[in-house]
Amino acid sequence: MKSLLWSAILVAASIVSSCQAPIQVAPIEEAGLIPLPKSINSTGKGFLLTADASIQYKGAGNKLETIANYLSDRIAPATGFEMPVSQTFGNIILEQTNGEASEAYQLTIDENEVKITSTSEAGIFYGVQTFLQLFPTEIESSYVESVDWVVPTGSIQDQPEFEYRGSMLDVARHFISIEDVKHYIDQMAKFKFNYLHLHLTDDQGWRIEIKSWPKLTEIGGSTEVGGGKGGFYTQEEYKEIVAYAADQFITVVPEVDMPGHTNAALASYGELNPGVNLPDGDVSTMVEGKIDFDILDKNPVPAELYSGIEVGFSTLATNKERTYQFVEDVIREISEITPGPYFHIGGDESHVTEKPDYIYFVERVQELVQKYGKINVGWDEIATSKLLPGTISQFWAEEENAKLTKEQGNKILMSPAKRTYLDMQYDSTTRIGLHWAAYIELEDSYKWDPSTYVEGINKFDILGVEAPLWTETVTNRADIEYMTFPRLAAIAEVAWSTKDLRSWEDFQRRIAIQGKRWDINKIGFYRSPQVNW
Ligand code: TNX
Repeated sequence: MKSLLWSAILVAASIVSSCQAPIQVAPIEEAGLIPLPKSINSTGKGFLLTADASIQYKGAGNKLETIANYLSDRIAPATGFEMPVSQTFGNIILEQTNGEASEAYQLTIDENEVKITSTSEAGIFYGVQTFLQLFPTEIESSYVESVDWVVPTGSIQDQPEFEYRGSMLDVARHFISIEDVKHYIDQMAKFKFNYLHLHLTDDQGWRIEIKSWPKLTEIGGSTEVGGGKGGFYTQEEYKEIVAYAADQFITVVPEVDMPGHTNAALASYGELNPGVNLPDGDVSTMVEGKIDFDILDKNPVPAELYSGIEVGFSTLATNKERTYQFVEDVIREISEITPGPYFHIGGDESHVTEKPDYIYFVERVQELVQKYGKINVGWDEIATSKLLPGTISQFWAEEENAKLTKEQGNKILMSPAKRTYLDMQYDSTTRIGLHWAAYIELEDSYKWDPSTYVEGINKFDILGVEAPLWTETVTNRADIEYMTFPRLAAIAEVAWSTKDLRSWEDFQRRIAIQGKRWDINKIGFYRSPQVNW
């Protein structure tokens, strides 16, 4: 009798609890995911994250704990929940499964449990980013918000369209501090970018310590566009950036731009300059009243430091062995502290290098990069040389060069200036930026397809997509954010999501939700009039 009574009470209690209003949440499709996943199956309910939530990670990878902690850290400030991370229990499960490593991931959410699986740690990290975007936007807050932390239930299968999804920071025209680079990495990771290209050297500055050529940074790092004090990364600092990026599954691609765009190096070491370079009235190389060209050729006068924004006036001496010693030392030292596969040799706009000299230089330097175990990347002009198998050419301007790349059997990284250049102004009123390639509104950066952009170049020829931020007019974090966002999010979707699924109208809606997140993060993005923010 007693037990009967008890069961009657229990039944009554469960009716009460199941009568509670179901958790209200909009379906996954309305959450504002960027980049758009490959497939979504909504099941119309909600998973409520509560203070007793915890994260379990399973699998072989040694970065799984880092990912679990990343998720916990991203959720803690706004919710106030300190989610424990362990290998033994949790209702949020990150599981690396066996099989050939792929960036694909699955995210499954029911009312009780969240599960992210992938054969790679990177895939799990991408699943975590998707999961975070399903929360109410207040999840970005740095203080506790009183919000029901509900995410919509369902499942997502996702996989990127292109294996290389990058952005470039030009730290040469204006030096960018380590803190600002890290902040940029944090933002890139949220959109599943996986390569950060650092343009480390240019006419206006040399930004990476080279121990065997110390004057590169002492002299070459001492200024920037506009004549500011410039700066550089020590090798230790560079390693710190590389490691910070790696924790968010972003690989650093270092660039040393050569043989043009080298004035900072030429100002540091006279011997790298071609031929005679004699300032007015200099008599140091006069022998019996005549200029001694032998002395000059061996040791010409260094160039002056440069802080303007013209391009194409400088060149390394391509005919001197000393130049190749220099280049080899630089490639060796940087390769030793770069775990990623790529080394970018620049090669753009070498307008004062004779064409045969340019070709000779690029072909020799490619071999040096390969000698130190790296894959060459260069701006599209390098395709006028004989490329080594595997060398990547980065298309920015000349379609002809993209075709030459393909003809040689090499792959292309797509950075069309008219679509991906983050330093281009949005319109004629944009307070900073250039417009030599185009004005690029948000719609322009979204509505294009890498696989059909250049006639004859298709998906199979393309390694991926990269959006470069050149910094002639960009001087601080606010400038970086203003030129980068929202366009970088558009490029993320171009690089990640299948063309057939993408829609500008749907992106306009989703980017407005992203805008709320940027507002909470105090990211000063450009409020494009094309979006109802
Ligand atoms: C062209 S793109 C350059 C850069 C400039 C940029 C400015 C490329 C390979 N070279 O040196 O910074 O335009 O938009």
